[in-house]
Amino acid sequence: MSDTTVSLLTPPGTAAIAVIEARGPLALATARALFSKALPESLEVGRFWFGTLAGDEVVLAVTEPDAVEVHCHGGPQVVRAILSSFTAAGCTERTPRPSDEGFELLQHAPTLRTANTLLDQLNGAFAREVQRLLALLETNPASAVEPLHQLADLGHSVGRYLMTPWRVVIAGPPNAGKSSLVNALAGFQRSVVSEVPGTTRDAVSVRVAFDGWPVELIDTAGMRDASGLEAEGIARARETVDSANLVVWLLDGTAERMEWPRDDMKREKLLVVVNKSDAMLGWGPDPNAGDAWGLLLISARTGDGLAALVNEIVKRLVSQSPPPGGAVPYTPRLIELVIDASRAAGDRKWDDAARLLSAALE
Ligand SMILES: Nc1nc2c(ncn2[C@@H]2O[C@H](COP(=O)(O)OP(=O)(O)OP(=O)(O)O)[C@@H](O)[C@H]2O)c(=O)[nH]1
Ligand SMILES: [Mg+2]
Repeated sequence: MSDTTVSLLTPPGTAAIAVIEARGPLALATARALFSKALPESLEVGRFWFGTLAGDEVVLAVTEPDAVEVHCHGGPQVVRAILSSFTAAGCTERTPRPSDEGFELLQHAPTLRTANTLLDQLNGAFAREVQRLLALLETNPASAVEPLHQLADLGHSVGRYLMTPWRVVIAGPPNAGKSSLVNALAGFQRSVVSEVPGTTRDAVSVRVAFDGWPVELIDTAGMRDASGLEAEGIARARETVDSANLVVWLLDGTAERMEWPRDDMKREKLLVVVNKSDAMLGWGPDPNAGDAWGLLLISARTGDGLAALVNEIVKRLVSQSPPPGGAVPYTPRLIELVIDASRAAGDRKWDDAARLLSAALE
């Protein structure tokens, strides 16, 4: 293998331009041989030239005494042709971390907060924690159980959602203001709002960031007995509820009768909220008496109580969040390995736990 490497510095995929770097003892000589124009004998750092290389119009720049950059067009074929011309001339191709799953994930992170959390892991937070746990398993295995359990919890509660948003379903009786609430939370008009109960027939979803965490808000058809077209929407709403991480059950504060969620709805997944606090009649909790009933009072119309609602949703979804720079298992494979290792350690199967954790470092 040659000590001179060639690598793609820009992200893989189609782009307007790409940057390829050759680095090592033969980098400058190879670039000189491949470039269409005759270059001066001494190649100063900071100089660049326009010309062609492997058939593409490029800018060739000397960036260090032993490194050059080729700024070329960004189509994958062009990039491949240039990389190949360097490897044919004896350079070794080494695009940084091309197979690193985390690097891939980072490019698609839905929010800044998830990107930061992933970046911490790419900077070694996860690997360092796993190494620390492996050392504990050697020296004092019982002391590894608790931190291993915590790491597994973080995978379960946060790691899983670094790419896939939490699903929050807004459900409740017709006309409670579900679509208005989704619109208010999303900050724009996404769902059809109307005074006619039964307006929303299908689940409509919108992606938002709550406290930096990715959340998919799903508006559903009002739930009550109905027939025909509307019943179809209601059936779908039930399915959507079943797959949710959290269900915000919205009540209409101005209605005569409260339509409470069905008893079979899982309580830990349920957040009951009363809407239209701006227009409440005599019903139920006095808006001035706060949450005497333990219910959140909001107004999708005026925005009252929405900040508190968002706080509560985040609290319920993200049961624990990693400290800055903290370790999080960040891919499905790593999450599974850590959960299995945690289980093995719980059963005092130290060797199994160590084997599973070691696999997470590969
Ligand atoms: N006063 C008041 N009216 C509201 C509030 N939120 C929604 N509404 C009104 O309530 C009516 C129903 O709102 P929607 O958002 O369509 O209700 P929904 O729950 O989506 O209704 P369906 O899709 O039919 O089940 C509309 O006239 C809204 O303007 C609120 O906070 N205060
Ligand atoms: Mg609606």
